[in-house]
Amino acid sequence: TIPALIGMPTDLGASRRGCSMGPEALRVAGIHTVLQRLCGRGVDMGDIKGPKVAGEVYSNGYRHFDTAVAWFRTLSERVYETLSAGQCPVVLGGDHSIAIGSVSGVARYCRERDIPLTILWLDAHADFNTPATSPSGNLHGMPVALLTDPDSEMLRTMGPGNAAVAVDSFQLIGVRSIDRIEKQAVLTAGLEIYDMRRIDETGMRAVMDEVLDKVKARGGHLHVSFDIDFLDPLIAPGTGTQVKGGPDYREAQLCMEMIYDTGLFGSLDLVEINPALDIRNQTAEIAVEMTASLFGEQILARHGGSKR
Ligand code: DIR
Ligand code: MN
Ligand code: MN
Ligand code: MN
Repeated sequence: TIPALIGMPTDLGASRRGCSMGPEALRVAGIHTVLQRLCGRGVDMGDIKGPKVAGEVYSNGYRHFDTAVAWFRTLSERVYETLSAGQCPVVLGGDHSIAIGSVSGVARYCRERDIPLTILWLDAHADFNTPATSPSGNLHGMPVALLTDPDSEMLRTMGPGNAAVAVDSFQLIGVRSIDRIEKQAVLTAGLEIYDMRRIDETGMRAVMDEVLDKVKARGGHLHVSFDIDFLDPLIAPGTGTQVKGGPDYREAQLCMEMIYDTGLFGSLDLVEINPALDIRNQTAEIAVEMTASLFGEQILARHGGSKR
């Protein structure tokens, strides 16, 4: 597959500004060169353009609703076109709300071709708030809820082709912070969450075996939505909502390598990297190292049965 970089320089959904600089930080950290080396080729489609965040604009109960719709509609279309051209979209965020656009585009591609879809959501948070439950009002805490809501006003306003995704398409990994009302909603919806306790008790290897066995049984397309706050803040400090006690470097690398081994990985979001909060770009650099493993970099020989 040919990876195609798509920049989404916006922080419209975050509480702290700055992850709009994420795409450039990832380019400076060498994402393009690394992917070209691993895949033989690679294209940088540049940055998507959208409205700047202007003050506190509420509509339909969301902050920056109209701004969000404009950005996400364009991204959904771009991701859909990229997959249709046989390329692997690598979306450079931006805050995590942009996954509403990317996952929506991936889902449309899969729906039209009857391809089963799984979304691995790597995150310290469950991202299952709604405007009614969110303590912050920030869209980056809502993408899983908005993407799975059959009456989602956001998806409807983004236009035709953007439809809800089944809750059981999502597998959340690394979660260690859920808001009180959000927790109720997660349990009611039956969202599948492999929280940090689960990883502590059985280890990353067993958790990923279990998740990926389900993915392989279903087959089809695997989208990875990688919120950099999944990683322990000791190794990835450049992000706006750090939560202690995340996977360490080795655990995270194993997670990435096992995903690659399925041979089903086909699209990626890299989100919540905030250079304004970082130390000498180390968070973008670690994101590039993780991405390398997702695209097949191994220490020695390949273990898996990947077709790539
Ligand atoms: C919190 C933080 N649950 C919220 N969410 C974050 O604002 O809804 N998600 N940071 O990545
Ligand atoms: Mn997130
Ligand atoms: Mn998060
Ligand atoms: Mn590596």
